[in-house]
Amino acid sequence: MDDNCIFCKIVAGQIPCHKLYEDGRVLAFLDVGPLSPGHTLVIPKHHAVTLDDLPDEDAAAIGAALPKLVKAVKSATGTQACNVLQNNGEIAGQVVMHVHFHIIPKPAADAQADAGAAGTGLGIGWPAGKLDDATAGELVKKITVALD
Ligand code: DGP
Repeated sequence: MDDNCIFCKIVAGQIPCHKLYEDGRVLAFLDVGPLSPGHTLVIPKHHAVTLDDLPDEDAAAIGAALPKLVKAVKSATGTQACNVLQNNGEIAGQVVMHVHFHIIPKPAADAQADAGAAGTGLGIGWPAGKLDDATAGELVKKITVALD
């Protein structure tokens, strides 16, 4: 536990939350600033700042919990779609420095009064480039070496 971490305090019961699910390694609760109704946070109980710092056992537990939470959140909110988002690092939009996955229900287009307005789910900018073979080859080499 990190004494300065708000999510560790939630895990410890020192700060209240609207709890949805708990097991030995994972806690899920409603986000206080929902992008849409049912916006859920899924966190490891173990304190790690970013995903690459998370021990395998905690990562596996999160991986097992996510599909059932996605299913339950979609069912309960009557949505057909959702975004699962995980921000790593401040520059990537991480505000709370304890690993967490967002489950953000995406209401159907006809249910969105005004896309981008509060409650309409995640708005995504997707500034796609085009992958060329030379760059791909370099990246595959570097990343596969980094995986060893
Ligand atoms: P991120 O930008 O990925 O670090 O998102 C952090 C999220 O955590 C943000 O959507 C708001 C939510 N949040 C922050 N503090 C609290 C809290 O005390 N309780 C709950 N339930 N959610 C919180």
